[in-house]
Amino acid sequence: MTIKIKQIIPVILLGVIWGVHSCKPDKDIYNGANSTGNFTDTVGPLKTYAGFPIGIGIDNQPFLNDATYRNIVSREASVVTFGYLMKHGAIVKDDGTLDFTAADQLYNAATQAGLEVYGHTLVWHQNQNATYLNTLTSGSNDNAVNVLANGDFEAGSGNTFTNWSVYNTNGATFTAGSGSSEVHGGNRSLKITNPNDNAGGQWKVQIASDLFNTVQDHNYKVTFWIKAATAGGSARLSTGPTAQYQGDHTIGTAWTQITWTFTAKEAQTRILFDMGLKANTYFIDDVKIIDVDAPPPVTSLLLNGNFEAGSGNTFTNWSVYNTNGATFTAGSGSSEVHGGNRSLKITNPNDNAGGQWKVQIASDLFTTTPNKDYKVTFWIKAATAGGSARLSTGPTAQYQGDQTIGTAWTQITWTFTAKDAQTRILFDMGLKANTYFIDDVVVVDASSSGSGGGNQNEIAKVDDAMKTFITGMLTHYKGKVKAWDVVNEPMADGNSGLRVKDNSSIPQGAKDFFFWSDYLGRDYALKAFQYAKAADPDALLFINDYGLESNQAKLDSLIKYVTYLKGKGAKIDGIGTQMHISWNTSRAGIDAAFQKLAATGLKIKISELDVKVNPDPVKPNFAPSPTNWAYQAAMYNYVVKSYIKYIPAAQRYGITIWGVSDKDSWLATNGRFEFPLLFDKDYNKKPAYSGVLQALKGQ
Ligand SMILES: [Ca+2]
Ligand SMILES: [Ca+2]
Repeated sequence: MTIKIKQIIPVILLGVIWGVHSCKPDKDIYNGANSTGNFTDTVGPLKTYAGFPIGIGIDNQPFLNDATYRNIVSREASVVTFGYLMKHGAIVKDDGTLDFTAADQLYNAATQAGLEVYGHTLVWHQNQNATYLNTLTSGSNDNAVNVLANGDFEAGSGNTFTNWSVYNTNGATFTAGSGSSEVHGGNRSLKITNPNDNAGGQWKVQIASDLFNTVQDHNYKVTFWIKAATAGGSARLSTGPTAQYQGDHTIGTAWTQITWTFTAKEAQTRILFDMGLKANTYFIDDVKIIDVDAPPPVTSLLLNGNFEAGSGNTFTNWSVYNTNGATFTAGSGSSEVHGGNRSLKITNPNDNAGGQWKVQIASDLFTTTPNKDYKVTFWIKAATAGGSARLSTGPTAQYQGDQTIGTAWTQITWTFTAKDAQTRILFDMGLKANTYFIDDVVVVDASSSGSGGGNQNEIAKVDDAMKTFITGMLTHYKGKVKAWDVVNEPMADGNSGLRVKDNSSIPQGAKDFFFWSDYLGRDYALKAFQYAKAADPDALLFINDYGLESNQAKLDSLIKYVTYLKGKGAKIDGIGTQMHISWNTSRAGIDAAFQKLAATGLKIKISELDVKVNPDPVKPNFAPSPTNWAYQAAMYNYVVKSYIKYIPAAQRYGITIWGVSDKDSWLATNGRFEFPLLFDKDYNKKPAYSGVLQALKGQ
């Protein structure tokens, strides 16, 4: 049973698919437009009549031990997909090493039976050795950067709040909460006194944040604390300029933290509190917004690169080496500081041709590995145009070229190769007289994907673990496995875009979940495809997901993501659509999905087809009637015909049925009464078999 529990598909899918079922009695359900058809032709095998590969998903125990099961697979199909044995959890041991023993055994048995093996699946968020992966990380992303300014409402005075604008009052007042009963953190909160109920008029009492920078299509998680003076309050968040709305939240009298995740539509976004629905007095505090698709913040190797530590004209971890009449002081105020409250301000009164070093400040030594590349980034501007700056290293001196510095904040990057086990960086500012402001200096391992911010060490380890697994798999099966699901289920359900831990549900007690995107960001899939291509340039590489026939937003997100990845150079040869569907799944949705997938020009594979018949998954002792079988057969028939109709022949990479008999299905475990496959528990061909066969025969 272990294999069954681990096999094949996310548990959360059950709720998604079954959620669309009607709960009416059986008799009434079949009043729809579905045709029962006449599915009686059993003269196969399927692969003989298909102009494309027919596949079956298999599990190792029945394939190795049950000759009837094995013979059906080899008779009907030309290719198999392993339910579990090629997944990360099956291959990777707790110490991170790869063990191919079980996968090889099944591979050999399959090829001896004349079957090809499709590789499944390299980068997923489930069925992984998360025990190993979690040893690489601290498991949290608490360092994520808050992109919202003054979310704690501390800045401002009286009834004004820096970075916030009242849009609509409708008789309400916006004032500062104070005192321990009104404030969640610090000394001030946002207090909104709304005297009126406004049915449908949430927007009538509204305060908006300033615009903040967002990355289009990234998910942003907003959290805030709120309470009301009396029970029965209501609050809602929304976004601008493109309006997106959180549902109404009932607000009680105890401080409660509310979370909302939205997908950014623009390069700059604001949030708004829509407080008009219910008359009440509200207190809001500690609003935070984080980019959940961004790699966690990287920890700089350099200490005090933001120049916040120190006082007056001293900077902790920095030493002035040469002045030559220049002064080193703390910049302050928004015009002189890039981040926080202090910057490094260098006022150099003299030009010194060839004398960059004459005005010089050095960092403390930090640990480096000789011959490894390190990337320095910093922000700089000058009081007047025509400034010049240069970085250098010590103890072994290496020099960046002179950088012309203008009056706008600019980020400058320099990569150097370490020569020593400990290195310092120096700012050489002597070339041109000017006043310079320097802030937010970061030094990271240049191989880190982090754009600035977690734990650069963790990111590198997770990246390395992905590379090791993909490279190991494709190298071991080079020339044997010709196509792979490289990335599985990258999209979240609903319309949230990229899947991350924050927008995914994890069953209680599940120990095999790990979200690569939480560490490697939106480009985690890019890395996966790059590693796969490097390890086996001849392999066909697929991206695979589910629910595409029933969720247009998810389908569109996936196609957009594929376009994005290809634009960044990923070799993606095909898209797999799992198609765990039901007898009454929308046929229009199926057609639409195939049409959109075909338009990508990529190979399209139905990767895990099965068709549920039980209209009520929690109903015990459900026994399918001939009518149930007929509707199931009709749906199988429709899917195959739609695939042939809408996917051009050159793009058809085939159809894989997700199992052999109803007793083996992943859907028939854990006490569920489901019968989704082509063969019954005694391996007799069902009408569903004829439904597929007749579609292949054009009937
Ligand atoms: Ca506060
Ligand atoms: Ca600073």
